[in-house]
Amino acid sequence: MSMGTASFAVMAPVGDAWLASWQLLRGRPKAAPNSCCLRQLHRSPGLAARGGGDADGSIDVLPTGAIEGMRPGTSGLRKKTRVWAETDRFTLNFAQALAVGWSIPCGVERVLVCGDGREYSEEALGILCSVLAGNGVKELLVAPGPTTTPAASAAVRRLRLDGAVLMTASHNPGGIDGDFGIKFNTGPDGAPAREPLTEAVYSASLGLQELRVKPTYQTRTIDPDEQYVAQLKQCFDWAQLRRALAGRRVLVDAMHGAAGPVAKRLLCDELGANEGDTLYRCQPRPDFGGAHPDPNLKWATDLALAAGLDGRGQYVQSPKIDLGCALDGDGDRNMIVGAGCFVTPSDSLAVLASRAHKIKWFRERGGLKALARSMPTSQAVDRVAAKLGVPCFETPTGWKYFGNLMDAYQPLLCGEESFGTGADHIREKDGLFALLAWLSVLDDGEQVSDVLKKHWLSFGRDLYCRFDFEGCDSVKADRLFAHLRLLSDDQQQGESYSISEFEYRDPVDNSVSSQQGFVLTYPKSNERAVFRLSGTGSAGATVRLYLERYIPEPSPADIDAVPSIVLTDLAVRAMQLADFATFLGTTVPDVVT
Ligand code: VG1
Ligand code: CO
Repeated sequence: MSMGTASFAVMAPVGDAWLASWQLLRGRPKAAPNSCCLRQLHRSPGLAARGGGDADGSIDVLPTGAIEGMRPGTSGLRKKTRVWAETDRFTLNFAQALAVGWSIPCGVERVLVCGDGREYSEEALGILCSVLAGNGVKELLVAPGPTTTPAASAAVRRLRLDGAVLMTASHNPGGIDGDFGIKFNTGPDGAPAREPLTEAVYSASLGLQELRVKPTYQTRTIDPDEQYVAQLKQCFDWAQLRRALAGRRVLVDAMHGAAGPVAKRLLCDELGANEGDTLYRCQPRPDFGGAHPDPNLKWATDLALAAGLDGRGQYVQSPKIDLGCALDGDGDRNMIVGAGCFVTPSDSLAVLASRAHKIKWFRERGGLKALARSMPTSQAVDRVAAKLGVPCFETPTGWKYFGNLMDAYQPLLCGEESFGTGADHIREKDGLFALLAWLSVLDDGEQVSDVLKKHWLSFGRDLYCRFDFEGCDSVKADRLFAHLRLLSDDQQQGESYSISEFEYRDPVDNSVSSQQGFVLTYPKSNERAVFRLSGTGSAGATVRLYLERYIPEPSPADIDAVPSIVLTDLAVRAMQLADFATFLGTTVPDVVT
């Protein structure tokens, strides 16, 4: 299984006419909010529509052939922008596969099409709208500008839409040499598509023979941010937030992604923060200013430095802010830093869980009903769940697995180690929700570092970090996982470790997701290492190694420890057991978070 491989091949012959039409399409003017005309595209010489057409003749049915490589990964389909833009019919085919897999003629009538504003979005918007309209979508809703994934989820839920198509590759870099992607969410829940739907889209992509394209279609502009802000007003006490903001130096780094404008609307227009002091990289740019819009210590270095930290989270200078938050390209991830301290996403989840009574959304609905985390996320939140006496679910990686739990256990707080935090107010992770949650749980004058220390002293500390090995050869990475499978099958009694492959049975619908990574545990030393293959890459394979050690009663040295440094010995043991040196040819990670 190597979902990150950028392999695609045209499986059926195509006519030259597509190339000509493609060129025309690339020069198409920006999609207007009212009427977008693509008729000229389909009237280009040499391009013959094959039969069909709707009653008034406005739908063209055009021949196509399958294109490989369209299986969505952890969250949507991500490819190099050039693949979408330059492979003959790639975006058209994927749009058609989406329509077929989603069974759009059967009740998917109102769909929001929006995205984080990355390069190629305008072209993709035109293609998606014309194909969705050609397949029976009756009302196409578009946003006035770049839109975050959480705002799209809020809009689908509040307006009871039938779904959303999001043009984003999330935290992946953008630009013509970066990545483009498409995620899709169901309605009226606003949740990321679950596996049966993504698989249906994939198999549709392999059987495609025709495209149904409506060259002229109508769109209506709605403002998803308005729905999102209204949703957040139900979650938080605005007066409490105003007070918390007034007494602190807060900095938001939107990394030139979609969250900038709505961060301004929330923090400055609604809550009175000063724009100049609070907003950093808050103007969306199609290439994210050339930066990698992934909120971690490696890529949000300016924010880290403002908090006094270097790329490993070590203290290097006196902090200029009390609370900082970086957000990814589509605004669903968050990195929280305090003055002189970095909060791992796993700790962030645990702290918010332990202080959930300070957050209106949880307090006014009778307190947390359950907690949930993805499997590689540290077990810090489990300890809070045990204390609160609520269940804590362990799901596979990917937000789509939280949806059923959110419907069954309300209110629910959940998170992933990959800088994802959220609740059942929407069905996506929500970067700005995390920031407002942190503002809500801090007492007057309390620093983030004090909160962490208090938390660790009462619950123990889960030292945690993640190593990423990027750009690995997919075949070699697959061999490494085959080796881990052998190890898990051949375990001997009495070994100091145990290794098992993670499988999840959804407690609500009983669906089973298997092959979700390997868990290596050393019970005597309270240690755990997890091995996974990434499903969001656009080239080669990325191997992730997650490391964790629980210290029940941390000493002052444990409180000050930098996890990526003190977990080195565990990393070495895990890499030796899995034989990284042989299979990957390296034991040096590209990114440590
Ligand atoms: C990564 C993260 C996962 C997250 C996913 C989508 O997936 O590990 O926790 O849900 O990205 O996040 P993977 O398969 O590469 O490990 V986003 O903000 O890029 O939609
Ligand atoms: Co994202």
